[in-house]
Amino acid sequence: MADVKLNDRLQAYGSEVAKIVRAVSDATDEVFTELPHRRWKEATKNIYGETQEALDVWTNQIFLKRMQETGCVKAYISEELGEPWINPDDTGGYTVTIDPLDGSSNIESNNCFGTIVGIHKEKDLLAEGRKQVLAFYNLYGPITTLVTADGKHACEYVKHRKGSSDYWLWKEGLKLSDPGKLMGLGGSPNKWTPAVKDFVDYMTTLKLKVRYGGAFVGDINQILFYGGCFMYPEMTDKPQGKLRLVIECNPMAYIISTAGGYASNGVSAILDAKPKEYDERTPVYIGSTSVVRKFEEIRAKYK
Ligand code: AFP
Repeated sequence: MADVKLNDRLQAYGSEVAKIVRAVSDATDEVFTELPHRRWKEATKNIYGETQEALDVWTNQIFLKRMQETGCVKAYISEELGEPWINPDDTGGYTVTIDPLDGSSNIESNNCFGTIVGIHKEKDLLAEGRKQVLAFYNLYGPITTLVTADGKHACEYVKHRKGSSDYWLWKEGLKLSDPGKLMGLGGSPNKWTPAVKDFVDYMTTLKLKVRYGGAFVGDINQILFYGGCFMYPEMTDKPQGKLRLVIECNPMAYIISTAGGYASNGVSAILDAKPKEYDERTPVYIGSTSVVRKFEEIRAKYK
């Protein structure tokens, strides 16, 4: 792979989008250095009523400040804020959606987690996911990586190669294999609907292996590299599932779709769903197109 740095590639998206990505990527070392220390739970809860990890709150403050400093952000929609931050100067051409620390329940168990970001420039802050201009995620695993997608190319960058603190391009033109090798099965099996149970039986006939890591960012990364399907499905007690449409599913659907895969809410493409609320949830089935489409077919028989 040629020696290409993330910052070299970002220039293609214009200086404003480049600054927005760097507001996260340049903070990676600061976040990574904090990980061993900030491992307690706060007394506060997020908009979903979930107890906030100290790292959730801290990373959100870091990223919000850096996004404000770019001067390019008109709105910042975060899992950790009740309402979006709206730029009082009414400047900045872009809306940023962000899960500052996705997988915070993995902090205690020292499993992977990361940051998920979507960028769009629509007037409507609740624009459909297909209207994003760029989506990316940071993954804190054994190594630190960053995956970007612009609708045409999905690329992976690795930090700290060659002894430098830069992100270096490692893979470009990422494409999902189909049907792939893995199935990531979210939620409690005793709460899966009959359609979901039939879908798992179907994926079993494809000889897909179960892999589930408890952080969307890590589970998507596995599907990106090995193919298959991740789901956090509709459940008998939670027909909308658990994951958030705007800040988790839209960026990941954009990335997986750029890599030739597909993301569905069980009926149609997640990227075409019109968000009504910042905090709305959606069932998500995401990965190799033929596998995800099969769930839509199975589910249609139950309706
Ligand atoms: P946390 O950030 O609260 O750990 O939630 C992570 C997440 O939103 C998503 O990243 C995972 O896929 C999913 O929830 C894990 O949910 P379970 O803990 O129910 O498996």
